[in-house]
Amino acid sequence: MPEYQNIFTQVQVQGPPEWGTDNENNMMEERSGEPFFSTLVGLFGNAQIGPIYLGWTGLVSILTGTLALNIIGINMLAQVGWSIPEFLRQLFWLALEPPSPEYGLSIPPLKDGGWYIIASLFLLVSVMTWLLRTYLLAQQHKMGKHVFWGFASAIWLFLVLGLFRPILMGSWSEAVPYGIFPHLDWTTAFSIRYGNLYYNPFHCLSIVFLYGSVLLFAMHGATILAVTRFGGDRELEQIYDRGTATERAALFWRWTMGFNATMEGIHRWAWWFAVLTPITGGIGILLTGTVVDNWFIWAQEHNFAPLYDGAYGYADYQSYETFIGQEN
Ligand code: 07D
Repeated sequence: MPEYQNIFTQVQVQGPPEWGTDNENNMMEERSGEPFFSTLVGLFGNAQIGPIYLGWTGLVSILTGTLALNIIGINMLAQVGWSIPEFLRQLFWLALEPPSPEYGLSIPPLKDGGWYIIASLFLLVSVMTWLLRTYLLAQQHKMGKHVFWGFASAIWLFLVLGLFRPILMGSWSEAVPYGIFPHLDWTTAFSIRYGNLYYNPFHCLSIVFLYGSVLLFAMHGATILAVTRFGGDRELEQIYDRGTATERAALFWRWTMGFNATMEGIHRWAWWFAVLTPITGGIGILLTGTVVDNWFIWAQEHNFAPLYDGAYGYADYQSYETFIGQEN
């Protein structure tokens, strides 16, 4: 008998395509697309593709999202003189930039950021209708709303970056440009402008939860794969009727590090770590430039960044006020 292996291999169950359950009100009859199977896709997830339940939220979301993407793409294409080869060559460097600062929160001419505002409006509608879709679909399936709240936490950061903070700062120019490298340039410029984001404690927290999520996911995935031979991958059964798989997994961690999560609780750990990443991040971005102008000096004032005294070749200063020659 060969040893049961499950690091790379996955059992692919194929039978008649599954259409999913209908609820008693037949509210989900709008499923579209003929289901089919793909062995390749089955390596990564369920081998069955489709059907899809579009609904009005899905339809609006896809339409507005496509419009946003096209407005961004066509603006980029115009910038390279409508040349497809140049568009492809320079794609990673091209941008649709927000309006410049002199426009404040007014609506600028189309070529001066107006297209950016229009694309952002469509993107906003697209993201919000997709959020609503996660709520309505969960409701129709009589599920909890955990995915909805999880996605909402990511949208909180998205809205802080592109809507709430620009409004508080009084200018759409504060928003993030659309483009691969340009949005990365914006990120690093933002960090430098406000005195190094590493000293923003909410950026620190966000990284803790981001890396923490990765660690928890790796630990949980590894643990479950390690006990599937005892039925551990049937997690729900193991929650309400703890079996030898749960016992082994729990003992493994308790003997290794003195503490173990529970079969149910580990999923709460994972969910909270995930949602706290953008929640804390959004707080950090909202404070930047509105409440705190320089995170390095803020850190010096709160005694966790060094106060240079000239020994390292830096100008002598203890705080921003003395640095620029003013008294408090
Ligand atoms: C971005 C928001 C949700 C997105 C949604 C989707 C579309 C569809 C479609 C166009 C991910 C919207 C829809 C996009 C598009 C069409 C049609 C979620 C997002 C709803 N940092 N940093 C974080 C690290 C540095 C900076 C978070 C590490 C430097 C800024 C995270 C390092 C500088 C911001 C994080 C590091 C800097 C961040 C993001 C290391 C300069 C943020 C969390 C090792 C580079 C953001 C508080 C997340 C934030 C953020 C990690 C370094 C700048 C924890 C590991 C010092 C300006 N950084 N960072 O989940 O929240 O994002 O900051 O060096 O704004 Mg950072």
